[in-house]
Amino acid sequence: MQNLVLVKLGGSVVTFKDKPLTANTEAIDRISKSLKMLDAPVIIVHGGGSFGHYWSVQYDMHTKASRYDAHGVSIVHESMIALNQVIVNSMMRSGLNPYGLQPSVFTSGQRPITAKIRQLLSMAGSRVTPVTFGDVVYVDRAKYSILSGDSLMTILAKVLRPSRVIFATNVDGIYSDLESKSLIPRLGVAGSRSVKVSMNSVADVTGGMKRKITEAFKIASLGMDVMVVNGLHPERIVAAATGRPTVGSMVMKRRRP
Ligand code: IP8
Repeated sequence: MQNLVLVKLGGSVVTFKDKPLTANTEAIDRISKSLKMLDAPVIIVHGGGSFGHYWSVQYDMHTKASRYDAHGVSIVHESMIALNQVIVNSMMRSGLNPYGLQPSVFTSGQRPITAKIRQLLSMAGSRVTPVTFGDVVYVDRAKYSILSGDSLMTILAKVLRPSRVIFATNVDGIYSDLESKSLIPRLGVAGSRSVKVSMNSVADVTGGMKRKITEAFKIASLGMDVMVVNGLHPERIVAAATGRPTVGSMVMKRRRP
């Protein structure tokens, strides 16, 4: 299928990261309205922000598989379903047909279930929008791990090879210099070492912007351009999804020699 758009809505966009369990409903509603303008199959992934990350920190849960506190597993997962509901309901109000689904539907631990991932593409092609999210997932032998929405982007991109891959964050893109906030409009896969990343001030168990950039470079290495834009300006998501120039950073795909 042509023109698949894969969008990650960062936790810093869909929640207030410094206010526990608080969704940024205004930002979500504006994004939903903007997504309604797209005439292409779309798959959405969203992050945990002040929902999943808040509880993951309380229960000391990380991306490393371990026997975490059982109540922690339950409450992190529930909080992500609650945030997913907020986003799905907003999208429905905008006239979209979202279909919320936890990542364990199409992954086993951190590994993809290819046939199930292909089904997401068929759904997107029938005007239903799959909306999945970073989550706590069962690995094996009573071990669980936090699976980041950014990692899900790579898992999905590898199988579905979308035409557009977009990471929406709360900053304008990738900065070369954190003081002057000088934006890098385009960078190649080889440029990853020149990027300086700030540590998030609020605890982020999956690595915040650093993880995002790592996954963006992985996807570009697989041969897909990746745009990093500011999701608080949702018109930039629409522009990136339709291939129009906009404020943001493009990690350019690695071209085969
Ligand atoms: O915010 C992590 O997803 P991310 C979700 O995309 C949880 O890294 C449960 C913390």
